[in-house]
Amino acid sequence: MIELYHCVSARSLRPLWMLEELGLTYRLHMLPFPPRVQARTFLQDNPLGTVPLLVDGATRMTESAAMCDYLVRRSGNTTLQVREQEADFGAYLNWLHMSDATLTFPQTLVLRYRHFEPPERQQPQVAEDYARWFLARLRAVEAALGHAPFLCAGRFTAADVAVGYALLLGQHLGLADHYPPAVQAYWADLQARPAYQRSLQIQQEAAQAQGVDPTPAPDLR
Ligand SMILES: N[C@@H](CCC(=O)N[C@@H](CS)C(=O)NCC(=O)O)C(=O)O
Repeated sequence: MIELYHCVSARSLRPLWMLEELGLTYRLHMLPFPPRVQARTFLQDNPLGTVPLLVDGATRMTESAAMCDYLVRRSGNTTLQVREQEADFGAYLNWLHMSDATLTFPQTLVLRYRHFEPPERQQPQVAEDYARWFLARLRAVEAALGHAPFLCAGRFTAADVAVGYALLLGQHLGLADHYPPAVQAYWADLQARPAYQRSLQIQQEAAQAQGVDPTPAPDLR
């Protein structure tokens, strides 16, 4: 049984959405955010204190984009991954890595220095600069979508799940109105996917059932 440790609408939504796209069976463990502070015992499972944590037998993973690729390869599904033999294999890996390193990380500085830190430690200039930085990096997404409906291989893949989460986070930060036109249309298409909608529903229901605050982590103040 795959075990996924998750906070509502945190990066752990990536593997949750992926599990739903693949129709795999899993157990979802909801945690209050940030678990490092609110669920100290979780540090025994993941010393980083971060979500997601994915446990699959002896395999333990803490990187959300890597989990998307892991799950699709383990499932044997051949359309949601891009295989080594395909021309877009490199592009696929690039998008997976870009989704967190380039498109999500700068947003965490906005979250931290605009919202999570106490007022005396907030840094409006840092938040403003990294919001702009993120929006500027969307140029790469906009360019890729100029000639295809999805990021690579001409079809929806795990790379779209991974990048889709960065767009969700930007929406929580109030940045979605600034997305360029093709990104806006793409993001609307991703949100219409049944598996995406199920993942939002499932996390809400699981939070209620497990006694965890259902507020999306990026909206906590
Ligand atoms: N690169 C990792 C980052 C994991 C991460 O930082 N997760 C955040 C939630 S989005 C977290 O758990 N933050 C709580 C903390 O840092 O204490 C990934 O993509 O999974």
